[in-house]
Amino acid sequence: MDRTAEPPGGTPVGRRVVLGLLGLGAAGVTVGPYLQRAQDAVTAGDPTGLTGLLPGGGGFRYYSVAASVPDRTADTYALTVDGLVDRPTTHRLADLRTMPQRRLVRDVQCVTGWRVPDTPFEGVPLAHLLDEAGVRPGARAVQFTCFDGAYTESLTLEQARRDDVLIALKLQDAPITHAHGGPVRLYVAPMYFYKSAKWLSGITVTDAVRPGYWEGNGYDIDAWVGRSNGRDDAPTG
Ligand SMILES: Nc1nc2c(c(=O)[nH]1)N[C@H]1C(S)=C(S)[C@@H](COP(=O)(O)O)O[C@H]1N2
Ligand SMILES: [Mo]
Repeated sequence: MDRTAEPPGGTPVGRRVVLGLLGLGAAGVTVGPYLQRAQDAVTAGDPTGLTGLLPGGGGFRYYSVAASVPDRTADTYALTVDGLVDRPTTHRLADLRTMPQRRLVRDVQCVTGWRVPDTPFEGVPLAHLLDEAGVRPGARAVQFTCFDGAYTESLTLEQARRDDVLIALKLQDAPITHAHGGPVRLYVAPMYFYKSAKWLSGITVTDAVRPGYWEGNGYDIDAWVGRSNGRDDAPTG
């Protein structure tokens, strides 16, 4: 496939439709996130999530749609790859660490507006895991599940094979913390940050896209930064 292909242009939709989607999306965001960590508990009454700044996070905000999320360590973490593959596999954290790693430095961009510039992520290209598992003919998409028991995400197979989509083990050159979705999260560099599922536990190859958690609340499935979610006219920054 052509990994240099440009993302498709924004779907032409009328202004009223765009505003409607944004309104629906904003409502989803305000009721969705819960602040889990003790140090953030004082802000838990704030439904905007805007005061959920992570300590030392350089501008990151903490998001979780689950009220609590278990810890997973090198001893207890597992990532399953299944669905339309020849070799369903379970990877431990140690396995993932021995695989080829790629480091990317891009801006993190949440669809609600906040942004963290020049953020290093590092991990195993998703394409590597897909190739190891052997994607079967007829496969069209990938579904991601999380050990928070609630969040899901999706990509087309073509998107999933891009070289800027990682199974991330490091953020800012350190192991990903629990608050940021560690020990392993998805990192979809060219898309809004909701695509980057935290606490990743499952990769299922499917015959069609299964819309993810926020996508059921009006957000775009193809979430290209600056070219989706009614923001096609907005500056990418
Ligand atoms: N499992 C899970 N992944 C998730 C989310 C979530 O609520 N649960 N929120 C998404 C959204 S909207 C954003 S902006 C980022 C936030 O990542 P952070 O908490 O590391 O800043 O995670 C994304 N991945
Ligand atoms: Mo977000």
